Amino acid sequence: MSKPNILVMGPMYQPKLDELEAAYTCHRVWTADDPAGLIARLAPDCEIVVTNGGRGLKADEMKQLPKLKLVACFGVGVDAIDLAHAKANGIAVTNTPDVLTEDVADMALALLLGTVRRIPQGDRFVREGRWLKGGMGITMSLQRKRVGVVGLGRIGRAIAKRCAAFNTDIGYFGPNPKSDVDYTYFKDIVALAQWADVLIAACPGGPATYRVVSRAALQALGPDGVFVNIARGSVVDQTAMIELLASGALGSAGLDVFDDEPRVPAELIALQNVVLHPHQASATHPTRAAMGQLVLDNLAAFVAGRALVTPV
Ligand code: 8YV
Repeated sequence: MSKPNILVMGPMYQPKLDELEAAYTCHRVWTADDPAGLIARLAPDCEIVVTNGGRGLKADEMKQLPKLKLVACFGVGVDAIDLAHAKANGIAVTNTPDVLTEDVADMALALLLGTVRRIPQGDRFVREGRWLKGGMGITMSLQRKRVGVVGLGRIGRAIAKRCAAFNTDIGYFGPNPKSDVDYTYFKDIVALAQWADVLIAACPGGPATYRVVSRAALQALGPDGVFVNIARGSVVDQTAMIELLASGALGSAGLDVFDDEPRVPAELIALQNVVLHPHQASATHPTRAAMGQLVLDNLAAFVAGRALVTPV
């Protein structure tokens, strides 16, 4: 039996991509000389697309593939995939939940501590020989602060658990209060930001959370406030965030995600009160291998006619 043709829209963890390419006839769209031509050539029989969280798959692209039955996403966030179109057309979508939760939560804390204690700034201070001329100065502390988590899903909960170990109080914002936690629920994000010293975005991207961390929320966080984002660039008003960070109306930010990645605005890069990271929260060897394995497991289930392992 011939191996199924698979369109691979963007990169995934290389050792797992190697396994994927050994098991199926894969076609790499992101390195193709003529991506549109490649898609058109495979359109008559292609049932499976593998993509990643950033690349996603638009409705127009699904329309070009009349036989499409499965979109397997290397990543938990499916905001770049047109889920409504997929659902309406009987196209299944899978993602990679759970396996990345702990590493992503670790990154939120790394960015939080790095921002509050100015660790990258200290690294630059030593490397540039400035220590020889005097000490770096005193920073804020995370101890006994109030942390507001935006989105108390799997990742938000893992972040809250870690923050509690730093003797912080936890509040959260989301569509509904959770009955199984004793953190304080805020149904208004501005009220959460007013209460909090630190705001951490951990919600999914997409239309429901577009710019949920608004200018008003960032203003409410205030001149000593810290904003951390490991969610999606779309969840924060990036223009307002940069303006408020530049004017001192917002204290500092630790950011793993941005609008229009990998392009980070020069105004943000110029600021010294931010810690910037290139969307790496899940990018550890074990987590990326587990994410890749879930893609493979979902494909194997689909090809064998079994239930998908992690359908969206
Ligand atoms: C990845 C992510 O960066 O899982 C997600 O939603 O944002 C990340 O784990 C991405 O999907 C891999 O390209």
